[in-house]
Amino acid sequence: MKNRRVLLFSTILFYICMSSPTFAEVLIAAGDFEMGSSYCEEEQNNADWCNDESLHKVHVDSFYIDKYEVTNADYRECFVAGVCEPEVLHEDRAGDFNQKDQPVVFTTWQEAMTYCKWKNGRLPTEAEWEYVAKVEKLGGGHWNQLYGIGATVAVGSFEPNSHGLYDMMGNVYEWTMDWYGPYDKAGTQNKPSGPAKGKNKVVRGGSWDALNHFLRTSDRVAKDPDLRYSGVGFRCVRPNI
Ligand SMILES: [Ca+2]
Repeated sequence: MKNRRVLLFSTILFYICMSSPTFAEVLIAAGDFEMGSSYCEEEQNNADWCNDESLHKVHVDSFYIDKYEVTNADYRECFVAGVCEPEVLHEDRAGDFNQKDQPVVFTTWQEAMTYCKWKNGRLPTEAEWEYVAKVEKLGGGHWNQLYGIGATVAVGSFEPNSHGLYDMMGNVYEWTMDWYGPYDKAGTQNKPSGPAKGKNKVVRGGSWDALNHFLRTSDRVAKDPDLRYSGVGFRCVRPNI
């Protein structure tokens, strides 16, 4: 009888865990890696758009990261809880971006941070984001769609990367913690978090309307944190403490 009760309790707990978005996360081990890329020097003759990716060594601590980009359904939960602002709809083509399984877009950087704090986390640093993206199997992606016609797709529509993370490449760019600026390359950077201040925040990973050369794990794009973009969403991280 006791065993049966334990089994029942375990089964219920399993389903609660599986159905809770909080558990759709992956534990990442601490480690060192080479951040940046020599792509510009080698392939693009020092083109302006990619000469900010100087190679340098970085250490990051262990952390948890969301498996998926935050969806409209996830964001709505935060709104219903009275924490997040109402959804902001696309001015012209609302229907194309507002399915529950599509990544939430049109959130400002601060709104993204508010959501992550509500989930006991924060946005990833640029280093954390690149560390989990730069793996052997990059995973599938959604990109290169025409701006006037294309849109996001449901999160998790393609193969995940080596960590089991979906849509690190494409679908939506993802807000990071860091202000945009040149990398500090001296020695091994320990848990770098970017410049102390700046004008724009960095987004990573390319979006549904990005061209091929923006779908690179080292590519950096600067976006105004106060603006809303149809190609920018986010995912959250939580410290492993
Ligand atoms: Ca993405």
